[in-house]
Amino acid sequence: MRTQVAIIGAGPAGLLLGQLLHTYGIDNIILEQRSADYVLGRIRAGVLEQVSVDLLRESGVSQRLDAEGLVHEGIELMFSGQRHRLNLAELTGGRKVVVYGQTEVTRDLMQARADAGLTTIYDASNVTLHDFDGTAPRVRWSQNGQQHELACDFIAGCDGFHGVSRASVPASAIQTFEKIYPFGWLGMLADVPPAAHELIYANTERGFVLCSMRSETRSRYYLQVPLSDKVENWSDAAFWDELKRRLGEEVAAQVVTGPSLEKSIAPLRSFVAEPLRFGRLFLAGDAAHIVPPTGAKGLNLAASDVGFLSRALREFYQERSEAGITHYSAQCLRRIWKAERFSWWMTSLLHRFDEADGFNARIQQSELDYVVRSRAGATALAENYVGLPMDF
Ligand code: RFL
Ligand code: PHB
Repeated sequence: MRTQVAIIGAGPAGLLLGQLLHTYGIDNIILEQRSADYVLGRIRAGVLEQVSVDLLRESGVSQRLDAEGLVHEGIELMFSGQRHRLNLAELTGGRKVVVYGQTEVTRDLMQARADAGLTTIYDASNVTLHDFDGTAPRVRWSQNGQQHELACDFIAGCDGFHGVSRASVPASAIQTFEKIYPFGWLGMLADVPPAAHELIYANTERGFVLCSMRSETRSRYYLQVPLSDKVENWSDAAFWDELKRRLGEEVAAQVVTGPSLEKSIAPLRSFVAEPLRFGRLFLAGDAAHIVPPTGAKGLNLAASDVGFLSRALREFYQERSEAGITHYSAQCLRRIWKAERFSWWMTSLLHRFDEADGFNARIQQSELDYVVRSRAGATALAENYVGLPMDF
């Protein structure tokens, strides 16, 4: 078997890359270790920046997003029991975000890929990467007890944090940076109308809360929980009780409860691998970096990485230029570290940390107060939240 670009992983990074390459006339095959249903069953991100929406439009996969996505012009910050609205659009010269779930983005990309007749090999086990330091890389895998091999010009490692691509790079060629936070997010999805029209990020005495949504009838809530906590400890009733307690009377009165469709705990982590290119292997998305979800940047960074990569590969095939490929890593890292900084900052601003003397808690309250009282403070948050331009 032969293709121009072998893509490892059918998450949003791999699927969007495949679609963008297809629109440029570049052949690609995706290898995914799980089934399509498993990939679609994962409940993850919910907020798309304009840059991600534009890339989905460019790849011809925005019909449902344009029809059903909820355009949000603001968010609320809540602390010391008070709500404060940040008018993102007004602070950023009209930029907005779109609330549309990662599950739906994935579903739309899978459908477009099937409609275009492009090959995705699901349930591919023991994927291994070979010879990416030369000009003729290969990928091998097994399926139903049979060995397979794919020859290609390039390999795109879009296989997430635990994937095989980053692990295939010699340790001496890669540097990693990591920060682990002392808490996780317990997420719950339910078919109930959201508590408010916009997302509420709340710093409360009992820990962080995020009130988010997938549609006018589907809500997504998150609670800060200790890392040692287990999802089995949380009945639906316990979740709703704790959520209302943290949010206080006014918002709690707007919370509509109902049975959960999904509950899970995700640890919070910041991680970056450098560089993102090793000969003819490129890393993109969670394979290269992780952000804590507080800034809503994980999925958006995955999209901008593959935006850069698809352009670099188009330059290679259409213009015979290696400039894009050469600059891919540095171009992505400039954006990645901005998003890492913002996500770390939002996490530090909004969560409760155990500490003895309360100094950091006072600094945190003071910073929150600055953000909502100073236009400069609010603008710094807003321009990062809606997403910096690709060429920033
Ligand atoms: P993904 O989505 O992890 O997809 C990688 C794909 O690669 C496959 N794979 C392999 N395939 C072949 N061979 C192997 N050896 C393979 N190893 C893995 C996997 O099965 C999978 O299908 O990475 P991608 O495409 O880079 O997309 C990144 C986003 O998914 C991610 O950044 C966000 O979802 C992060 N994230 C969140 N981001 C937000 O902005 N807001 C959120 O609320 C939010 N919640 C989350 C999240 C990530 C989570 N993880 C990773 C556990 C909640 C969770 C639980
Ligand atoms: C979500 O809806 O899942 C979501 C929204 C905003 C975030 C994180 C998660 O910052």
